Amino acid sequence: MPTSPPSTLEVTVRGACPHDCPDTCALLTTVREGRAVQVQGNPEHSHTAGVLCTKVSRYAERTDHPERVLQPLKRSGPKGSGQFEPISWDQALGEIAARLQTIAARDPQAILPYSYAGTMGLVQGESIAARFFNRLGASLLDRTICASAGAQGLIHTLGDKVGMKVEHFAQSQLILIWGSNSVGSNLHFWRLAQQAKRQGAKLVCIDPRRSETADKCHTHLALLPGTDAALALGLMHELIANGWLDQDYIDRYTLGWPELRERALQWPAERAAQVCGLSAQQVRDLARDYGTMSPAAIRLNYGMQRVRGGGNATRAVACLPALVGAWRHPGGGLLMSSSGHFPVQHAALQRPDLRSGPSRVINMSTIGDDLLRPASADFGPRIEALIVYNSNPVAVAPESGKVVRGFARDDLLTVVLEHFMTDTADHADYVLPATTQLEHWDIHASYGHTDVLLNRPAIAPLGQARSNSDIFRQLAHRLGFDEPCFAEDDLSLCRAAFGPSVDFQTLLEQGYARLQLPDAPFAQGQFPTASGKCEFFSQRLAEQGQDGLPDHLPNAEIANASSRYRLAMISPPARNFLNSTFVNVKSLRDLESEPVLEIHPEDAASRQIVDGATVRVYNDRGSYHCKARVSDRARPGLVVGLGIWWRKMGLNGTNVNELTSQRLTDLGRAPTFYDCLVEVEADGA
Ligand SMILES: Nc1nc2c(c(=O)[nH]1)N[C@H]1C(S)=C(S)[C@@H](COP(=O)(O)OP(=O)(O)OC[C@H]3O[C@@H](n4cnc5c(=O)[nH]c(N)nc54)[C@H](O)[C@@H]3O)O[C@H]1N2
Ligand SMILES: Nc1nc2c(c(=O)[nH]1)N[C@H]1C(S)=C(S)[C@@H](COP(=O)(O)OP(=O)(O)OC[C@H]3O[C@@H](n4cnc5c(=O)[nH]c(N)nc54)[C@H](O)[C@@H]3O)O[C@H]1N2
Ligand code: SF4
Ligand SMILES: [Mo]
Repeated sequence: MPTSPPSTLEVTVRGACPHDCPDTCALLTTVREGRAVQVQGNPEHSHTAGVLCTKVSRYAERTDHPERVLQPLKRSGPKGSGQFEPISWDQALGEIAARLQTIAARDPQAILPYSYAGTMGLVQGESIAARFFNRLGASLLDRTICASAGAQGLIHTLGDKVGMKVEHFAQSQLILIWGSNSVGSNLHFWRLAQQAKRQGAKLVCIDPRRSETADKCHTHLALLPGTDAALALGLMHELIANGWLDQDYIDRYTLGWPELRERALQWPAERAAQVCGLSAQQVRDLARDYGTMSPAAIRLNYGMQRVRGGGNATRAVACLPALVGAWRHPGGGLLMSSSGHFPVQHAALQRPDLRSGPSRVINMSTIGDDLLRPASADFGPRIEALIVYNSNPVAVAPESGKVVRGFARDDLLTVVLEHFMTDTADHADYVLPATTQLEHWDIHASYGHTDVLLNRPAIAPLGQARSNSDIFRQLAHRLGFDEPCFAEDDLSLCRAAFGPSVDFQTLLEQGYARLQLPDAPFAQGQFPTASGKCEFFSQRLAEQGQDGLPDHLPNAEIANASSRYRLAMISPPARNFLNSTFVNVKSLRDLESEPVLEIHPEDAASRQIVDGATVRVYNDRGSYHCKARVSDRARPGLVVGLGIWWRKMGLNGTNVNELTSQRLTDLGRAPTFYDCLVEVEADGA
């Protein structure tokens, strides 16, 4: 007779959500007889409050997925065919090490690591992996694909990636949700905004798309993509014209006010409105709210910095709180990223000192071009080997037609550490099975709150999976790197990650620890800039030959009467995917149904496109087939291609990045995913 297992066999393990999401939730994983059966939010951790998003509630399903890669694989068909045969770890590591050694003997810079934020963990991210590539002397990767334009904008204005404490949004009277679909991508912030709303706060959403968040705010300003700096300058003009300034705060704690004032005076509401595709009244009303309601808070997010002028736009918006003295209040100011508050010991983890000399830097956002580039004096050696971990570049990097051509090169050695056969893994020579967050140790900072989280392994690695750190330790060993730092285990790395200012005992006991930070960090200036002030004018930028003041830089691709492509396309994330992660989890894919393009009824009608029709979206870079969703979520002139589907699950084996360009932003060398013109036609037209 079957008996249920004794309850002692069930344990709960404390962990952290590894995903690239500002919320960094605390997890509780229920393990029964060695199997993870449920992943829940930890109710004791105040930010998580016991709630996870739909995606990560399915993390056990993802971990136990029948298609997990659980043994090393070697390519047995043509590149990209997805044909592989299983091999042993010994053979895989031996062959990879031998090939890397041969390339390194010619020039180690021909080897390139390619990684991003598949896990945000500091151990399974850039610790042993970074040590390995530093010791090898490989090319450095400029990790720009997500946030570096905004990051540079913040750094050149506030001094670092710092801002309000997220919990204080609950006390705000006015919240501008600027370039963020919080309901979909920052759920735990949204909870705080709801709390403020219940206490009478006004919520304003600034987004070209009528997002799920816009639906729930009091006001929605559907500006054109890439016009945020114009809106910010228009607001400044109104603040000046109406005397809604905190002159005392400006005088004491800012730099460059006379210059910024002069620039803002060139932006009357009418001019800003015309550029933004709004009415002058909308600009005036927003300025009145911002100038008269206190405390006023801005939740800025990365959606608005994926355009040519993204860095300047971030700078312009980041100037606003100082103008009205919003930083004086805990519930006022701005938050884009909190990651600069954490004392992460990057050098201890990554050991840049292992590198014997300077190295060239390859920008991950132009991997399409760079894989196709021949050796030259400027570029250095052709890229001969690519080691990919924590990323799916074939799906997520811009202009993917070129990325695919690069990955298809027969003379390129490609090694991919993965959980699944992604579009990128399909192009590998070797696929190495990696552990998931339930199977390894890690430690996490956050970019949306200010707690450190520790992740304990809940279960043993499935199949033959090994953690990233283990795989790089083994490769280091095979290449004869015998420095003691390659023997350091994951728990020691967790301990070293934040140094003594974060109490590791607290982390071991409760799974999270709060950084000790003031409630209103910039109430009396003390910005982490060189001047200690909020820098409206940046001397550093001026010295680099840039404009020292923020300005509106129009998109590189703007439709006019003679354009071949008339629609501006943005491609923000679908709510039930995390970038390209989870696209292969059926229950989540079912919620998104299929790749769609939102198009306004007028734009659809003029192109004879009906709701649900298959359409071809195209420009000079490529074409992408998906289903039309005729909806006023897209304003006229705008289409929205929700991302990021796996190419092989799309209608013609492509995804939205077939259309995006490799052009870079003004600051931070970041991609311009949302600065992209397209045309659309009914498929077969
Ligand atoms: N569910 C889910 N959550 C996620 C992600 C995901 O893929 N899915 N991705 C994660 C990652 S990697 C990141 S970087 C974060 C941040 O994620 P963000 O990049 O901030 O993404 P969203 O919150 O969708 O907000 C982007 C919003 O900006 C709008 N937008 C586009 N162009 C412009 C513009 O020019 N101006 C303005 N004002 N708005 C614009 C889009 O319509 C969209 O609603 O979210 C993380 N969270
Ligand atoms: N068109 C368009 N393109 C975009 C964006 C957009 O808004 N529009 N957003 C951009 C942004 S913001 C970002 S951040 C990038 C995201 O780009 P990526 O960082 O590449 O993110 P994912 O697509 O989620 O791919 C992460 C991969 O890492 C794997 N992974 C997770 N954990 C581990 C681990 O522990 N070990 C190993 N070896 N692998 C692991 C996952 O299985 C997954 O396949 O995409 C960018 N691309
Ligand atoms: S993806 Fe974000 S909201 Fe979802 S569990 Fe992870 S941290 Fe929390
Ligand atoms: Mo991102």
